[in-house]
Amino acid sequence: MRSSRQQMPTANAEQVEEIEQFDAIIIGAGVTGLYALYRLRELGLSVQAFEDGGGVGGTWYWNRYPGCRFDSESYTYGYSFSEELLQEWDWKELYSGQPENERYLNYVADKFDLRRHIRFNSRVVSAVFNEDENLWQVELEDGHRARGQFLITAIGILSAGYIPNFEGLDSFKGDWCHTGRWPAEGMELAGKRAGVIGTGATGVQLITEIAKEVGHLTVFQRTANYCAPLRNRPIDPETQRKIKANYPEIFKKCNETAGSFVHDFDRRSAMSVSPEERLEQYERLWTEPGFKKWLSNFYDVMMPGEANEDYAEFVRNKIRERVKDPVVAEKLVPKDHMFGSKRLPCESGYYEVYNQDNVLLVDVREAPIECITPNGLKTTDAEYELDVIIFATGYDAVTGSLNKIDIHGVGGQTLKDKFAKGPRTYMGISSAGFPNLFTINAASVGNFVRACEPLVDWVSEAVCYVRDHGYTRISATPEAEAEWTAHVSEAGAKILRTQANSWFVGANIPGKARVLLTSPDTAPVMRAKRAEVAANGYEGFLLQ
Ligand code: N01
Repeated sequence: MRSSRQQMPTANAEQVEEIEQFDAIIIGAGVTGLYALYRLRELGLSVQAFEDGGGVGGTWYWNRYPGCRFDSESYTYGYSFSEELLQEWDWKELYSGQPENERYLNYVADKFDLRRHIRFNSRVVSAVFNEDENLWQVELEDGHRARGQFLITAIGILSAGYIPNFEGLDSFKGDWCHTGRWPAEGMELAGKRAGVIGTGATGVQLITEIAKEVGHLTVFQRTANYCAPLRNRPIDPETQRKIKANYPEIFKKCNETAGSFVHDFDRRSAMSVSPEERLEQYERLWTEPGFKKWLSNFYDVMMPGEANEDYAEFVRNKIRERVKDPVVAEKLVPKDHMFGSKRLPCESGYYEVYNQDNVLLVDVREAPIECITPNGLKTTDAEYELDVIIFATGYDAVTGSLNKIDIHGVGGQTLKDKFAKGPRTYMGISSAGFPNLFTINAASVGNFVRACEPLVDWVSEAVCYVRDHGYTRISATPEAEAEWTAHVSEAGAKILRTQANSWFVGANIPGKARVLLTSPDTAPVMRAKRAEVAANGYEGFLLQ
């Protein structure tokens, strides 16, 4: 199908602006956007993607900070839609780093000739639904406009970077940046006095790497994290051969697990076996790479309760063993949240960093940050002189990136207002009063590509259903949306992810409503639910 151009009168009656019109507009050319573009184009739709960055990759384009890499096994992260792609691409490491991940996504864009449908350096600032024509009109920062029947926000869960509102940042004489906007040319760190604020998964990766080159490093930690060894290694040719021969089984396994990872829980309760057997399993898994120690453990380790605390204490002791100074070690031991209530940061020598003479750990819960000064950072206790400040302070998750776009639905209502107390959607995908808008960034968690592929497939099929059945609009019914929102709240209250103050529930952003921002259900449950909805003629959706 071809795109078309419409002549639209502008404020100046003399001028006529041509606005290109597409079947679908996708915002974002990261992992999800690229696949949505490929899939919809293959289905015969005219598609245009707008991407804020200068290249493809989304998360893997922006997060160029040292140490950035997968925590999912590389070979479980790639797209599964093309056998040829699977066989052509060699993942070089078990947990591949950002440069390689970005190269992979560029390879995909080139192989499937996706680039010609993407306009780069194009930030979408607004999207307005035209009720008479059933079209979304998007406007970019540079004034460019485009129209599309369907609008897909593939803008990521964690893409709106959060920098706390510290007084004095403008006065700082050194360099600073947020990890999610790490300059492509890098930061000058060698020999410098660097300060890092934040010790989440990003901070843990970054700190471990830059500690190797900075002159002095001060880490400002508010909450200690449970971190586990990543145990990354190169993929040897024999393993590569086995991986390529086993992709169907690998993806089948991923599809069966809660978070679409290749690891599955031990069906036994930790408390049902002897203390010796329990410890043997903990120790054995600890020597394994990646999330195995988290997601292949006794099932009740991932539930609030005795087993969770038992394993948490095991991990705390692992931290204590690695840090020489017991006072510093105790600061690094998490005591205020349950193991697994945040995504487990995987590390490659993080704790040993604190044994270096040139590294200082500052507990900013004991002495909060007061302000940034021209020469560094001041807590209630002391001033720290710094040449560089790095904000590893996370993201305004899910709704943050949506709120950056002024989205107006039926009757002019804005999505920002509607989501002020948390997302109100059906299955994370669609919101009543916002026809033909698919907020797919609000619907996938876990092993990202495994989760986003089936989601994009579902959305693409829904789009075809609307068109093939002579409808012009699809959106959640208010009833289905209310029921889903209540379900997220009720079922969410019982799971580990809502128990800590993290981005999962918006608790990391001052003033943000505390609501689970993603689905409380497992990936297989969500896929089954979506399939049932489609099989029942898109039950819970209003088709017009
Ligand atoms: O962000 P975070 P992240 N004063 O929100 C601190 C994924 N990821 O970018 O915990 C002082 O987890 C904050 O402190 P506290 C992964 O899903 C994946 O690290 O709020 N400190 C915390 O320490 C992850 O969950 C990979 O008390 C302040 C840190 O900043 C998600 O991204 C790698 C502060 C923010 O941690 C987000 O991780 C990296 C303040 N005012 C990330 N405000 C992979 O391996 C915030 N902090 C694939």
